[in-house]
Amino acid sequence: MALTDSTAGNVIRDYSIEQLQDAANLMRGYDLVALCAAGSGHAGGTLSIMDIAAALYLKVANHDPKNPSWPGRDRIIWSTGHKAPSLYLGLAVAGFCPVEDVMTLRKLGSPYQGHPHWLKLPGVEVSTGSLGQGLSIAVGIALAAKLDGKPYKTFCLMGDGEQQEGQIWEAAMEAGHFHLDNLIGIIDCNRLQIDGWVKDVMDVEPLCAKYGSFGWDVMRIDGHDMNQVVDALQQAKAPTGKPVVILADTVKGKGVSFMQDQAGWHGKAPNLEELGRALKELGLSERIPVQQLLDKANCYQAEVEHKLDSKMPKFTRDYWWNGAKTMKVKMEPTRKGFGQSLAANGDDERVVCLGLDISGSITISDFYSGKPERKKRWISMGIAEQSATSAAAGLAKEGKLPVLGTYATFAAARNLDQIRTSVCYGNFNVMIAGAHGGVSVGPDGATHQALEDLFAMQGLPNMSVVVPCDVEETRKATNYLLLQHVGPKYIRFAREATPVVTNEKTPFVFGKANVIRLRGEAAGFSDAFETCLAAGYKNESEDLSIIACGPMVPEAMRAAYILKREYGYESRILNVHTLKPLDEEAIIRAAHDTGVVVTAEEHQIGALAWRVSAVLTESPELYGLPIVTGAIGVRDRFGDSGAPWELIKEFEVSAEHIAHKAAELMAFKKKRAEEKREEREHLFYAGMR
Ligand SMILES: Cc1ncc(C[n+]2csc(CCOP(=O)(O)OP(=O)(O)O)c2C)c(N)n1
Repeated sequence: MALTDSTAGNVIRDYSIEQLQDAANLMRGYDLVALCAAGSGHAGGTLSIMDIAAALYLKVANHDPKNPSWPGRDRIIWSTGHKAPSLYLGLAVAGFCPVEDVMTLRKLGSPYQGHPHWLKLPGVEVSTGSLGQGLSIAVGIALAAKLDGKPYKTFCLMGDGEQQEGQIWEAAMEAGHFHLDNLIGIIDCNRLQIDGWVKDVMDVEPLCAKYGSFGWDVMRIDGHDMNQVVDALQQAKAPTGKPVVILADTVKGKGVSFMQDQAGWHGKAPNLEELGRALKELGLSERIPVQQLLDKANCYQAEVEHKLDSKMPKFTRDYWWNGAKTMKVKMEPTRKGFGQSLAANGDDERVVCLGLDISGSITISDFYSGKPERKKRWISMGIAEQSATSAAAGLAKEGKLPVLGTYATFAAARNLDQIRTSVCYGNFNVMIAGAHGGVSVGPDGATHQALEDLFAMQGLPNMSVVVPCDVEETRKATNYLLLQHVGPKYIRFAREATPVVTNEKTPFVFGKANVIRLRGEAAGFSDAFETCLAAGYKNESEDLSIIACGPMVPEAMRAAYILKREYGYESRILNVHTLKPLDEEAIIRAAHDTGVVVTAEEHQIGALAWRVSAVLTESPELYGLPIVTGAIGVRDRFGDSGAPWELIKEFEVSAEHIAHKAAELMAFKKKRAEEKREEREHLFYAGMR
């Protein structure tokens, strides 16, 4: 069967091989238009897997576009979640949704998230994006089918780099052990991953022998020969007592000469000019209505912007970054400070950096770039966060200074037990970099936006946690943690270009907060502020305190500017770059001196807010004092795709939100003071009577 009407039980359409080839080609074209409209995404892998996607969705899988949750359907699991556009186009061309809608890819609120989310789009079976998990989900689904005596098949699409994840092999063992002959794995063997050739990053071959020894039937095919693809998939559906894996040899970037076999096109979208060239090579210039599709995307985007705008707190003027002639700020990606420090300090022979296949983007590659003599201390571990974490503990035990880093969610959550037991329990000198922290990661969406990592890292005994506020502070913090601090340490920084608000002279003392005060208006944003160590700060009886960490520090500074201009309020900003150990003294003094405390974090509310609350409630110096508090941060939600600054607005973690909250608390403080005054007057006159 194939595309089915589940009610009548008949096939709706049976594609011929030629029609499938044509559909795959068209899907490649639509994919590139969607990526171009999104301005980001994964061109290479979506193109390599497209023939397989077309064969599966249009011919081999039993499913019903009119009834996506038909219980009899075959299940298709995209473990290789970053290739979501191929999944979306498979669904669209099969008739589950309009092709034009896919053009909202990676935009805020779109069902076509950067990585698939089954709760947003009918036809998507499960939510993925963290590599290596899909095969285990597929094992669960296949087991359920066996338990219920259901005939449907479960397909699981994976990448070859993804085979480096240990969880894949746990699932492979389970499928073999349980003789899951209703499970079909398909590996898009395009031989490339982010950091280069799979064989160089961490060789996974011989996959044939490996899966065979785990009790699977194995087929190896040309993943671009539609006859072979369809034959293999259909053959794999026949039960043999074993799970089946199809190793599909493909070319990353297939069909577009300048993308083919190029690692640089892994996570990149074509611009308009490149799109034009690509469509020409695919023979689609006349067949795809590019402008109409881009208009659709732009229209959706305009709506997003309008909605966001109407939700923002309003003031007498616009205070957004670099929106006026004064208070201009330079923006630079925070992550660069990490690389700069590794480049500067990497000559220390004890330093070893562990690669997790995202090296350029998080700047850990600066450790060895242009320095071949350091290459032997660059240890590429592949996409294997858990093993790499324990290996780092082993390296530290023998006196090395290991540094590992990846997206914060994979650096601090995927491997949490390894951090807890191998690193922290043993108190080893391992530095973990949680890059791309917070919602500002942008269009990759929820699976790539670490919003919980700081809970876990702070909760671990022996662990130190630093969340620097800009590129310069990231450089200083890395310098300190790498060479001076001994013990488990976690540094978390953002991906996006964020305002540079510190300079070489700004103090940075591990475990000690800085006080930042607005001193007027200036041409350059950071020149309008004065910063000193909190310990040396003399109380200026400010109206309120804003306690912030990471990229929320610049937002807190901008909020202080808004509060001064709009209400005349003076704010004491505390930059608590070190979350653990926390500068409790500075927090107590700020609360004591101002009586109003707003915390700001680009994280689920609590990593900072709850720690500050604990200080406020447990400190005898503050017992009985009327202190009002408010928290800015993500409120118990998963992230979303969208542009970084849109997400800052959507998740209500902008300066405007901080200022709005602070103004509310100030109104409350004033009202209470007024009530107290009236109460005193009342008592006074009652006494006179
Ligand atoms: C657990 C986890 N670690 C890291 C990443 C970041 N990441 C996204 S794609 C990718 C490379 C995947 O390589 P491969 O499976 O070969 O896919 P392809 O090259 O075909 O795109 C990495 C490391 C991730 N999504 N999940």
